[in-house]
Amino acid sequence: MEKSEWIWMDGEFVAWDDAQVHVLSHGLHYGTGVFEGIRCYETEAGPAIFRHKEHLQRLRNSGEMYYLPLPYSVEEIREATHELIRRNGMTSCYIRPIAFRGYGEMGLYAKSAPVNVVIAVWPWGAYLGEESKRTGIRAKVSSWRRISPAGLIPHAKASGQYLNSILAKTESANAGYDEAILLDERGFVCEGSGENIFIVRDGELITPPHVAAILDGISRKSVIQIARDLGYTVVERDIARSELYIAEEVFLCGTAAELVPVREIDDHVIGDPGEITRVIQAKFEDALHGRAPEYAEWLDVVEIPSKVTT
Ligand code: PPE
Repeated sequence: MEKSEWIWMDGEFVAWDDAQVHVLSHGLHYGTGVFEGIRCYETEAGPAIFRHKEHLQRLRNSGEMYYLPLPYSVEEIREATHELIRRNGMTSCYIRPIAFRGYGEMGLYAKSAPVNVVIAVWPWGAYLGEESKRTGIRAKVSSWRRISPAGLIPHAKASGQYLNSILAKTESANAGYDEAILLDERGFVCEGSGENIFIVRDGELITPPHVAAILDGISRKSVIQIARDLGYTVVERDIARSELYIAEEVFLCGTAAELVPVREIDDHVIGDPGEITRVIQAKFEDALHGRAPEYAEWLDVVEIPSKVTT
């Protein structure tokens, strides 16, 4: 990975190579952490963080769900992130805040172990490849089912839960595919290993409802709004596996991946990115990069003090 200079750790700015934790940190052993993936884009108004407060609110909510009370407010984490981007001199970057149970007590009920908060920023290119955003990817339905709400909390973005995504991603990559699509325990379509999914049938967009066993993605929510504003119908309902194979269009969306068309699933050809995918992708990209005035409120602009010239 590409380094930046500074990492924010519990209120201090620490040099990248010195940002270390103890090997007996609770989160390392039990996966007790919650995190976010956020992107900052270079825009005409300066570096701008996409839907920053919503991501930080989700971080707080994930923490609440797993009994990890964040020792900082959303506003404190927001301001720390702005300062971190300024100090690192970044114009665009990926932002990874994480809150985890740290060092001090082992065992499952380790209330005295502190909750540490770290924010890192670094340059991270298109998750599934820049080319894939134009041409589309090949996906495989995973033999691993998405975690069930019967045992974990699909709506939380929690560290330990990503073992499920890693099993699915590894299986699909080892089989030569770009991405995995996970079904829920009933056999309905959930999402990619790190992205939400949309299909197009009869010209309508369909995506699993936000109460499904999915991460209720912020890109997903943005895509739904963009699609409706463009006049498309968006239906939130269960999707059968077989619908993937006969859909007119399929795409995935997430912070790291952005919006990526799917051209093939389980060796069924869906084809080149279709018109609806391309129209929504273009508007979504405009919104991310600050080129869509109607979505300007989604951007949290980082103030960069202008250099004093004499
Ligand atoms: N589902 C999952 C399981 C998921 O991890 C993500 C984000 C999404 C849906 C899309 O959510 P949103 O980013 O709010 O639109 N995945 C993050 C982590 C990826 C990683 O490998 O790390 C991301 O995209 O940043």
